[in-house]
Amino acid sequence: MQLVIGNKKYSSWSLRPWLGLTQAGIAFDERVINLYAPDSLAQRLAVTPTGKVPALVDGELVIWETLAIAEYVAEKYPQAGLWPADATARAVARAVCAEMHAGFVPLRSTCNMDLSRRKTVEITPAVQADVDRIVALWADCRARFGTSGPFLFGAFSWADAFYAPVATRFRTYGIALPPEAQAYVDLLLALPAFKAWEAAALAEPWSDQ
Ligand SMILES: N[C@@H](CCC(=O)N[C@@H](CS)C(=O)NCC(=O)O)C(=O)O
Repeated sequence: MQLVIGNKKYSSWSLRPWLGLTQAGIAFDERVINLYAPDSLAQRLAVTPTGKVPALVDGELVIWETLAIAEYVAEKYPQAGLWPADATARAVARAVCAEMHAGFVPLRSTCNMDLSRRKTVEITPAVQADVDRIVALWADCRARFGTSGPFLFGAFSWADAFYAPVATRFRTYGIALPPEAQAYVDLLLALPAFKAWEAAALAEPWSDQ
């Protein structure tokens, strides 16, 4: 399998499947397309119909859209346990991933992922509402499903991969969090797989400036 991704500094959608695959120990090749290259869109359109990354290429099959990549990987590698085994937990894990996929527009548009800088922005009521919802969501998953381990559903799952870019945004923009949420951010940002992504991000020659 080849995962086609964007700049590791900036591409939050690319981080999600990369982290899930890497954390699960699933072998894959990666191809990075610089989102700021003059021919970037053409390069991406040569891979996916939307021209967006990530895309997972498995032989003749090209899967775009991160949720679909997550489902494909979970079906192909069930032993990786990327969805919780319990049906109730699995349904909630899918719901929080879908909520991430579809929502949090104020947070995502105000606080873009940037692993190379620390920034300050105005935390508008809409951004704060997103932060509050994420903190509540994490606390609910941890309380209901996370007793067997440190992640949202105990063991690492797609839900953690989907919220990892949010953890970087909270760090980049110095967003104040309750201790439990801060501990979860620290856990995600200390994962060896995330550290490897971050080191590669900081070594990238490209900048959006
Ligand atoms: N809904 C898509 C979103 C993908 C997406 O927006 N990717 C960004 C990079 S993080 C992208 O390709 N941006 C380039 C562009 O929009 O031209 C998914 O879940 O994979």
